[in-house]
Amino acid sequence: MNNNCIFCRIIAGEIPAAKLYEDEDMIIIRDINPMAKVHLLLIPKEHYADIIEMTEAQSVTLARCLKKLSTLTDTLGLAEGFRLVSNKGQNGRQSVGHLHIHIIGGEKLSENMA
Ligand code: DGP
Repeated sequence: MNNNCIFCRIIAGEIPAAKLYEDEDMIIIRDINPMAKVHLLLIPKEHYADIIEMTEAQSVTLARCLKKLSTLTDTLGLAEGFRLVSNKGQNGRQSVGHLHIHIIGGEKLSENMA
């Protein structure tokens, strides 16, 4: 855990968040600033900044998280489809330095990815 990391503090229960799912690998919460009807964040519990820092073992855990997500889409309101985004660095406009994947859906999304 990194005490300066807002997502580590949410995972530890120190900061409240709308947690929709939790297991030993990850939490899924509602984004505080939603950009679509459904805007969730899949956050691995281990602290690392992004896929560049990610170890092989962490990549295996992340794959397990994504596979689990595939079983949760109906209950999360994503049955009609969704978009996964992970911002990295300044150009990607990453604002929280703990790897997370935005899960965006609940409506027809814009074609514009940028
Ligand atoms: P990014 O810019 O890709 O690093 O995304 C960070 C996201 O995290 C951003 O969409 C807003 C969200 N966020 C930041 N702080 C909090 C918080 O305290 N609670 C929740 N639920 N979301 C947060």
